[in-house]
Amino acid sequence: MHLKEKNMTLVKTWAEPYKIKMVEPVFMTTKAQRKNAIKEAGYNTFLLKSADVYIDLLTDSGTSAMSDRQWAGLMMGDEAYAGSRNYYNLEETINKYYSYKYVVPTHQGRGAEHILSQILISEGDYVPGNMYFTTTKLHQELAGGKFVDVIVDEAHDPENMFPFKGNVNLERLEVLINKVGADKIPYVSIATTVNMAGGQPISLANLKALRELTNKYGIKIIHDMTRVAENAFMIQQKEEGCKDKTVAEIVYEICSLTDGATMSAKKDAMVNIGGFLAVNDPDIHEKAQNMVVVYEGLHTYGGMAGRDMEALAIGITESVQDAHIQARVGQVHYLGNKLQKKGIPIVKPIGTHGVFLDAKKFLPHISQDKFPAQTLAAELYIESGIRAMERGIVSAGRNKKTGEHNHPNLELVRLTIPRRVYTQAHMDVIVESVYNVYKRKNAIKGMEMIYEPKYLRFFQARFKKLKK
Ligand code: P70
Repeated sequence: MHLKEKNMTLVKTWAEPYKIKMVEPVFMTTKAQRKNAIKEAGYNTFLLKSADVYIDLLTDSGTSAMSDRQWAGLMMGDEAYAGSRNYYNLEETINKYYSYKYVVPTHQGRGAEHILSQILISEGDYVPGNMYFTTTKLHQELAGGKFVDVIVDEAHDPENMFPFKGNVNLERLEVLINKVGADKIPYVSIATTVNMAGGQPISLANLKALRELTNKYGIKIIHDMTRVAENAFMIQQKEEGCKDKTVAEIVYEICSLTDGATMSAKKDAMVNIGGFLAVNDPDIHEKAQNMVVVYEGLHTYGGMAGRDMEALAIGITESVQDAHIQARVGQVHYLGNKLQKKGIPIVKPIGTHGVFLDAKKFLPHISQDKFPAQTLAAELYIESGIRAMERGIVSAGRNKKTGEHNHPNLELVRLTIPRRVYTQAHMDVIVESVYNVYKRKNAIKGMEMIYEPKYLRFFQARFKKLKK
């Protein structure tokens, strides 16, 4: 694809399109306290207490700062059990910005994934997608499906500068369709952006070509739209012919190319809890309405309070504003560029919701079976109280048949940036802290897993430091 070097918002000076009205203090701990805290947590950053964390980069999920409008929205909550006005406002907002016709609210993204997977997937089906996501894949499997990765090869290489590493390899998808038959593929699962690849976008051109291909075989596209505005921004910045479109226009276009979506509203839409599934097909909608009352709540609130639906509707409108998304991604790129200047190995190109450290290159002396990314996340916490997240062999789980660890190519530590929460000075502290760990990397040893839960093991697994 031809790339234009133009209007490079990503490298220009940017400023936040807001000012700060309320602050929450953060506290620094001593190194001795942190060593103790991470040991108690089994060297798993998910098991740390937030009070022991200085800068929290575990996730961008549910951790964003709401705007004054969103907080005002909370006061407009209509907590009626049935038919809350906030539900209708949310539905209208989703129609307007995301194009989807029918909406079923859920408590968060995985609630929507559960319902949609159960409705659409039958035992023995295949679900191709642009790289796995942990919860999405698990729900596909629990419904009887098998996830098949059809992302482009570039996505598995942290050094490859291809700007749209979220793209689908259409030839590989067509081979799969011809091999198993279109009737065994209920839908193609497309994430905007691709979290596990480092927050990498899919291009509009690839999505359009995918739509043509799936139309040919009568296969649906289900959209994991968790970070769709961030994906749209990257399209605006990097894709030929898109620079004059607004982020809102691109978001609408992306959604229009798909048949339905699951959303974790805790990311792009900047609420602390919430999600939904949205579809255009009235039959799927009816089935989802039947299921949501079993697993979440009545179809007009699903898993959410009225006030939360109101804050979400407002968050959606804010999330597609160009000034917002430019500052949001600009901050991530500010951090990534500074780390790169220090020679720290990161996933390139820099994604949208965080900077991903390449643990294989950072700690080349630690083999993947000794959990280099898990180790690096623990060391970064000990260094400075910064909490990051492992995205490597622990996250990838085990092969269902052989019981062996899956060995993903990408062994990463994610420095995830919450929206509108931290300042540029925080970013500078992060760079300094990562660099301090980098300087002493040769003395760092790997780890051993001493407790492994059955599902989504990365959340609760425990580790022990190896002596050598
Ligand atoms: C994260 C969070 C959630 C998520 C996502 C995409 C692309 C669906 C979901 C599920 C939280 C998380 C979840 C599993 C492992 C680690 C962290 N991602 N699709 O931090 O949404 O959490 O609302 O159920 O990124 O990346 P939800």
